[in-house]
Amino acid sequence: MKSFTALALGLSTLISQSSGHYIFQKLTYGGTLYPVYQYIRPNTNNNSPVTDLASNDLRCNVGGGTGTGTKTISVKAGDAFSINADIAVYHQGPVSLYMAKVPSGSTAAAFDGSGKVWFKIQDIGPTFDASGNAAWQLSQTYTSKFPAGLPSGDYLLRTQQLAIHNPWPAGIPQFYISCTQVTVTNGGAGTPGPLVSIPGAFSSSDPGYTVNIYNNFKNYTVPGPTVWNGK
Ligand SMILES: *[C@@H]1O[C@H](CO)[C@@H](O)[C@H](O)[C@H]1NC(C)=O
Ligand SMILES: [Cu+2]
Repeated sequence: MKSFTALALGLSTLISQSSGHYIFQKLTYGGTLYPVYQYIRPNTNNNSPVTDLASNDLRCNVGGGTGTGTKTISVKAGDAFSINADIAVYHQGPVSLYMAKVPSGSTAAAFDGSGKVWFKIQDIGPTFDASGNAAWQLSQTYTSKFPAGLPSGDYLLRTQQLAIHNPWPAGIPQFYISCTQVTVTNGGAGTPGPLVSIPGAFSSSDPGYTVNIYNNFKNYTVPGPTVWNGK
């Protein structure tokens, strides 16, 4: 009976962990909260994270390689938007927003995010109080804006939360990802960058990937490229 109880406990832990994660699945733009997966590509791994740093699934999650069944929303450079998850993010770690310009001749729905095309528009890392205690912004909704300098055209907007609650190397950081399809209008004349490839932008030697947040955690560098100034 003892082993049965242990097995049952183990199973229920597994089930509650795998049913509990958050999925970024709704866009708010222009004051409207749009339905689940109207403009965000659905994923097929339920609420499981991507953990393989070499996988193409790091771009737009498992099942999000293209978005032929997903609509593309027209937005204006400089406007605000929010990305909403089904439940609030609860594993500690940073949130980053990336965009990729769709190559000419393709569309946001057809583009697979390959190539050195990704740039970062925002990082939401921890804050440290006077005694050095970290606070993470764990929310159900993250608000940002399309940079005013973004040239017009089709883009993928990629939301990423990197969960680092199980410190490396005993644990593996987890990527929770979704891609939104947008057509930017009223664009600017900026040059987004630095540009990176995904996979490729993250390494198992990044301090923001390997750090133990429970041990002498005093500063944090969000993985990936520096944030584009947006101009
Ligand atoms: C904290 O800062 C030090 C010194 O700049 C740096 O070497 C280290 O990688 C940083 N740690 C993290 C987790 O970003
Ligand atoms: Cu978890």
